[in-house]
Amino acid sequence: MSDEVSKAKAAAGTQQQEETIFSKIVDRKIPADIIYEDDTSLAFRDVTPQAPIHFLVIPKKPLARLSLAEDVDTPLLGHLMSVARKVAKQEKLDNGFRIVINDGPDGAQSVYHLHIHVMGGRQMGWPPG
Ligand code: DGP
Repeated sequence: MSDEVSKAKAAAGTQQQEETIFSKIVDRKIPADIIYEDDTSLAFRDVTPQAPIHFLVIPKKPLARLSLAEDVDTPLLGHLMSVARKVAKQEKLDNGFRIVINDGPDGAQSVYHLHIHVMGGRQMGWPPG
């Protein structure tokens, strides 16, 4: 089992936790390399990058996982995708990139604050693990 999957399994019991490490990054309680911010979203570099460029796009509001989003969140979800696109351009990922959203235990989600992984700068493989 990979280290990331082990972390995800350990985190599965904390799904209801309101303040995650990402909420703390939003509130500037812990540092992060923030590369984009607006009223509703934030993008920062992943602390354990899986590609030469690897950043996360998150909503500022603490939505735990994609599967718990509601219809009222649809504009926010679209906005996060748009931010991912803009920041990928800012990071010069002109040759393409990979977007991933891990959801829940089977999806190997380890931080229960919705985040879009954006990875690029190398050739991606398929299928993912
Ligand atoms: P996931 O498995 O989809 O829940 O991915 C969580 C990601 O968050 C993982 O790639 C590592 C990253 N991460 C965890 N803690 C921190 C942190 O404190 N700072 C930053 N920048 N990234 C973190």
